[in-house]
Amino acid sequence: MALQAASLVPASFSVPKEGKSGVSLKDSTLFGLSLSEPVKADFSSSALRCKRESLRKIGAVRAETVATASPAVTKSAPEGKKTLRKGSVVITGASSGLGLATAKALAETGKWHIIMACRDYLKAARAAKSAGIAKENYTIMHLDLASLDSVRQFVDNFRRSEMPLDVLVCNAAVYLPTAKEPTYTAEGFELSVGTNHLGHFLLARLLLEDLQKSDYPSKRMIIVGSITGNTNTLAGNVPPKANLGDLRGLQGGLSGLNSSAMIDGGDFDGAKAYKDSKVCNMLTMQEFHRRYHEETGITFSSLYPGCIATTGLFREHIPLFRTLFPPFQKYITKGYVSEEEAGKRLAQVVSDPSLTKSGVYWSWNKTSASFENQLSQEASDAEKARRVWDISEKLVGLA
Ligand code: LMG
Ligand code: NDP
Ligand code: PMR
Repeated sequence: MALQAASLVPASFSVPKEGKSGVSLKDSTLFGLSLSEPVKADFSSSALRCKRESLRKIGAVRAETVATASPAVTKSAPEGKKTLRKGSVVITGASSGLGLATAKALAETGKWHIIMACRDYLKAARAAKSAGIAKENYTIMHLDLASLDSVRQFVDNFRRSEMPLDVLVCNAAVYLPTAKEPTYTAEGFELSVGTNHLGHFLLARLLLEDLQKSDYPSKRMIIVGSITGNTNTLAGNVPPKANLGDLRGLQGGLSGLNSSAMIDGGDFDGAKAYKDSKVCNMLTMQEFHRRYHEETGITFSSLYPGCIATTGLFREHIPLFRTLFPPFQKYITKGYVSEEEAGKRLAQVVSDPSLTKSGVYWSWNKTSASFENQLSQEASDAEKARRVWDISEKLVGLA
């Protein structure tokens, strides 16, 4: 029996452009070399300047149709100033790391209700409590991205809750760097790409409709990317490198039976599968932008929040790695960022009025100012994005 009903508790290194010569070192600090970073977008940390409407249980009294639902912006007497209702944001994988830190940062503004879409209800409940998120600011709903049935069930449950959807954050991920053999999702896709890409692909495709219905002034869909999927960076050149090849493995269903478990059709490598999945995430965001931004006005973005070396993402890595990785990133690459800081960064992409440009891959420089970063050649290949989209549609049963 699904947990869902019961769980409705309100409760760097970057380069300007991938050049023909490959990697440039000019954008970070490594082994004592000082390297500058391009800052293209000025960042203002000012939050939404609208007054908050006191929360009636979000969406609970939402009427049958969108037209009659309480409008996002209403005039409040007597000055006639505009006020904004609480935003409603779904964050996948909000039970730890970046997702939890983002939920906390958003909850603390008092302007957001967070739907924590998590596979482990109890873990999420404990995490929200220990992060000090006030009960009225979040709802936990069950979502296991490694099962397409679960994704569909989540969407049904979310709709039944009648909460609006103003922002979707696709954040959850698994990383299996020490696995010798592939493991699989419920539908038989290799687990990293199946969870990080295909699960989110179905979720995002289905929830696009709900985002479109929202009357919130700035609707956004965010998919977390990473530097390690971008081969125009040093981090992206640490073996094994991301490479989707000609997509023959994806086309074959990543089942490891008649086809490879890897997107490019090669031998299984858990670290590569993760990096490939991040390339898919970044390609998907751009394809959404190309297909739907103009028509819907939704902002589609991706980001690299910095190296959050202490999160659960590295739980499967060997203990020596987990010990050395944080100091390595802190003192040598200087790419380290705390969970709290990374959460604030993602929270900006969710709500900052200055980050409304669509189709952008955000990064932050050493002083935590955001800028529009360049993706690698493969991660910005429009033809590949279209093909990944088309094949993924078939794999998740949308086409
Ligand atoms: C793989 O190994 C694993 O096999 C795989 O299972 C998975 O875990 C995967 O990405 C995850 O990693 C990666 C491995 C191989 O790299 C290592 O981690 C080995 C460490 C090598 C130590 C190098 C000395 C650094 C000094 C650090 C001091 C101590 C702190 C240690 C902390 C360790 C935690 C990270 O990597 C390699 O094959 C060698 C790596 C070589 C660097 C790759 C950079 C490529 C850049 C190419 C672009 C050219 C630009 C020139 C850059 C020059 C920089 C000086
Ligand atoms: P964590 O492991 O701390 O968080 C990952 C979250 O994903 C957890 O809440 C986890 O749930 C959830 N999750 C995993 N599998 C599933 C599933 N099948 N269904 C639903 N939820 C699932 O890692 P991070 O916070 O570091 O990672 C968050 C995002 O940030 C990822 O997209 C990652 O790729 C990205 N990122 C991380 C970087 C870093 O340095 N850490 C750098 C760049 C990007 P549970 O708690 O139950 O395990
Ligand atoms: Mg990397 C500027 C240099 C830089 C940055 C920002 C990262 C981020 N890494 C950098 C450099 C290096 N790393 C170098 C020079 C090495 C070789 C010693 C190195 C190694 C390394 C390993 C083995 N790095 C790693 C691993 C992992 O297992 C992590 C990974 O690839 O996960 C997929 C990782 C990461 N390095 C990063 C970041 C952000 C990660 C982790 C997570 C991610 O992309 O989501």
